[in-house]
Amino acid sequence: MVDLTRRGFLRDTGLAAAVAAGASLLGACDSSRSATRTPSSGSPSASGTSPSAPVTTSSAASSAAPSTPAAFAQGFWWGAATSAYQIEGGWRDDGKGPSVWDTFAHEPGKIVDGSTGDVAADHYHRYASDVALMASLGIRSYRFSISWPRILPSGTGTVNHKGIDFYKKLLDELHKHDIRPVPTLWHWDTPQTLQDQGGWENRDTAKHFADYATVVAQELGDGIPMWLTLNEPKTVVQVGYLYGSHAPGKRDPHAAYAAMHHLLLAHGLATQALKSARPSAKVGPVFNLAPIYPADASSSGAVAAARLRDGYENRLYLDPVLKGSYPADVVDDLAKHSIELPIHDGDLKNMHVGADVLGVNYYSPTVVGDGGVDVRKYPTTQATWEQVYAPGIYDLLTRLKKDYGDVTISIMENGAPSTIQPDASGQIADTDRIDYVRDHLVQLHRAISDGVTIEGYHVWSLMDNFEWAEGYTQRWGITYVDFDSQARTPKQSAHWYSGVISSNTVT
Ligand code: GCO
Repeated sequence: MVDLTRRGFLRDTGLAAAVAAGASLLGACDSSRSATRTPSSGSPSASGTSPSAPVTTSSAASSAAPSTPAAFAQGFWWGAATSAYQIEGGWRDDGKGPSVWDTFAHEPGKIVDGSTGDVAADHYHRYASDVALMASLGIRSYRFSISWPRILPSGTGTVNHKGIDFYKKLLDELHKHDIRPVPTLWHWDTPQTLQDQGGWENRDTAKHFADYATVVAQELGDGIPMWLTLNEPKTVVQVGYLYGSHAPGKRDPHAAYAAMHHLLLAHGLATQALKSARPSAKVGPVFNLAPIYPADASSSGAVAAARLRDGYENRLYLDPVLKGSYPADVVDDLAKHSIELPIHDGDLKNMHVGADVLGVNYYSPTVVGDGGVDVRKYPTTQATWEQVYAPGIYDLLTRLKKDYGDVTISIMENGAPSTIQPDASGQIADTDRIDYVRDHLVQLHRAISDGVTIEGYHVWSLMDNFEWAEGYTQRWGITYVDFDSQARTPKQSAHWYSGVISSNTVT
């Protein structure tokens, strides 16, 4: 069984070039739509032998035994992450406009359990107690997202002050508890009105995004030390525009790469807008990145396929922002499929804004065989796209330093779903998640020891939430949410994480 409904779909199609090749990609899509309902086949703990060396890292000894206990520097930002559509609910409250996810989730057949984010974890009404919960766990940094259509119901134009007020109140609570707010401006919930005008295929959306950035920076900016622009543009390009199982539900490679270019342009323009409104704030993007390993290092076909896949998965997003250019091998490969990026004069300069902080989401490595065939080498979690290989985060982080220089990195997401349910006493013993997070933190510490600058770690997620096309069937939170009563119960992983934070050490 393969999982084509999430970010791993390209791996599973086994078609490296399928990123661009609409026909083959679309042909491969229908085969396994139901795969997300397949339960986990393995426990989410790191195991297995070290794979072949990842592309572009020369000598990362990914299997080296990490030294424990791992003590982190004082001031390390221990955090947790969420996003607006996944937790807020209140989908039409107080003047909020519709987003593409409101539209998509309401279409029959799009979400595996038929659910929506209309109510989600009802955070819109429970933000104060949610912040208090975070404080009780000792969390120091909270990454959340701002809903663009809550601030600008039509995406542009009139500001909805009730939407602004919600985030002001949230920020007040965070400040009261001395938790650092780290807002993301776009976690996929593009205003539907802008989608109706072409969404990210339309260049104007990048400009509207920068205007939205200015509004929130002016209205909310006091006391926000760090801003994140886009979350995982790659997932939207791939899953939203190529495969179509996320909003906006397109299956069109030409649209996908136009959207990609405009997303990166939006990042550049919004960064400039934020910096002009709030010169001392740190600004960066959030990219989901992965080390790409050839399944067999002695196979030249596998090595070449892994290199190209690395272009599509990593360099396509990193290079414009950090180097001011698109990777030539990917541009050439796209051209083979008659896809040309809609680059205008000055675009690459506008995208080349660097990153005060590079937000990295890491969940899983990618292992590629000859001809681009994806190889599942490690156990997966309930999310069958997620192969568990903790040294992958070490390989990724050391590679970033090697290829992109000494950028300050913050891990903005890392985690795993767990199917462990409350026991008779109501406790949730999600030891599988503890194993996952611990093993990744040990490898993170190893990367820091080897000279990578990493300022913080945000576990995904603070609480169970609406997991996109998987609805409420996957629980990624360190806090259990009873979606009937909306009661919150910290899981064993939350208590464990709280201990990590208070001791600043992973044992
Ligand atoms: C993403 C997001 C999160 C997910 C998480 C688990 O990458 O999809 O940033 O919203 O919920 O990654 O899949």
